[in-house]
Amino acid sequence: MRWNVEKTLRAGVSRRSFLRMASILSAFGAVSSNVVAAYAERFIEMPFANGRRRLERFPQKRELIVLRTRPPLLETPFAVFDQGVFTPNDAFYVRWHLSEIPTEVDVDSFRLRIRGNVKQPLELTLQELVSNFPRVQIAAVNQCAGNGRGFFKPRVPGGEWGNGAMGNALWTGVPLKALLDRAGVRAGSVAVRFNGLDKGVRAATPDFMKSLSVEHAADGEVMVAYAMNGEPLPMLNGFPIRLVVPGWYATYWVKALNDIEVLDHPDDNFWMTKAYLVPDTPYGNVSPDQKGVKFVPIGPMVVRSFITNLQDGAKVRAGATVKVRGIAFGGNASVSEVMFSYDGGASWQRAEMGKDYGKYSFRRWEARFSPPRPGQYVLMSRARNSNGAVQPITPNWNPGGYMRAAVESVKVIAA
Ligand SMILES: Nc1nc2c(c(=O)[nH]1)N[C@H]1C(S)=C(S)[C@@H](COP(=O)(O)O)O[C@H]1N2
Ligand SMILES: [Mo]
Repeated sequence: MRWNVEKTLRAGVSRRSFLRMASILSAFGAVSSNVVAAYAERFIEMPFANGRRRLERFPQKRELIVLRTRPPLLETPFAVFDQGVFTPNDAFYVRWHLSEIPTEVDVDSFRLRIRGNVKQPLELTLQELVSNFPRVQIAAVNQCAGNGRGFFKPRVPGGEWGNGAMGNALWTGVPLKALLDRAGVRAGSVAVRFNGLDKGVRAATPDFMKSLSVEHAADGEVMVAYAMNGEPLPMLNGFPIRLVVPGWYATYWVKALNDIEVLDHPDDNFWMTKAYLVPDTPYGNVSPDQKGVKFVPIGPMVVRSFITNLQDGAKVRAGATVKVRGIAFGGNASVSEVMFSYDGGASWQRAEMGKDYGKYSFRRWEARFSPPRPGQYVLMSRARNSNGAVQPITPNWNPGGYMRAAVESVKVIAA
């Protein structure tokens, strides 16, 4: 047994809490449930230097790409994104910072506290959260700020993700605004801070906490989610509840959320002032030797798109029609168009858009081309969002390897 979370989960402890949660949710018509777990071992090669990674099954997960096991950093194999607009829970990537992550949660004694600069502090059971507050659903992309870091040139320290540190899910939960209104935010409040059940091994390790401005927290879109794609959240994705901050990087989507504190001062905790900072420039872009850069906490996501049905080196038939499929998301706005190129960006055609699940969701797209003669073709997609932002042709760069913004390409061979 390599480490405790696996042991605990395999022993079925959390499976019981998970099933209890499933029964609370289904009693209130919130979800249906169905869970599995098993094990194997294989490897995958990521498309950059030192890219060999183990594939492994963790509890409630299918085989994912292992970047680290304690705490787990697990990447979604890219082929999953070709299979549907929503990322299945068992394929959803996993990222934790601190080693002591929750491996079991007693669903009956669990409480969500809402405290601080409020008129009426609350301690809510999961049952109360599910049955006493409005229920909303939103399709939204959860993307790690460091997604695609492995592609940064020059390379930067940090988890060397490919592009699979993202996923799209249908989230169900309570608008955070409804909880804040029930507690009564006092005048003079400036920030709302979120904390979860995880912690460091050493007491000196700063607890993982993130904050949003009071206005953002109460915008009606930020949600405390208790279901993901119609099921309880997997333990590794924040069971039993997590914050969902549509359009913003996942660092704010605090998992295993059990404490919400309204502050009358800006949050100066480590994770807001020292970590997840980006240059205060468009796309957080700077040159590697740039001096005197001002850094600010990362915020909204940027527009991205990907080809999902063809990988580098794929063979296609010269003269025949090749179907190209992919996904796009607008960051903090909807996708307004996707352009496709098969000649390395020399010419572009408009892709056909798939069903719209809302502005924060993945959106599928499709295009066709006929390679006129044998040889290599560089395929690219380029999305625009409703704010008018377009994926930059030249990739951005910053020392944290955050908010990758670039037209991605796939090289195929026609024969
Ligand atoms: N409690 C807690 N929540 C957390 C984190 C964490 O370390 N602890 N990491 C954040 C970061 S940086 C990311 S990228 C997302 C990952 O979400 P996922 O594991 O569900 O994919 O969780 C966020 N929420
Ligand atoms: Mo992240």
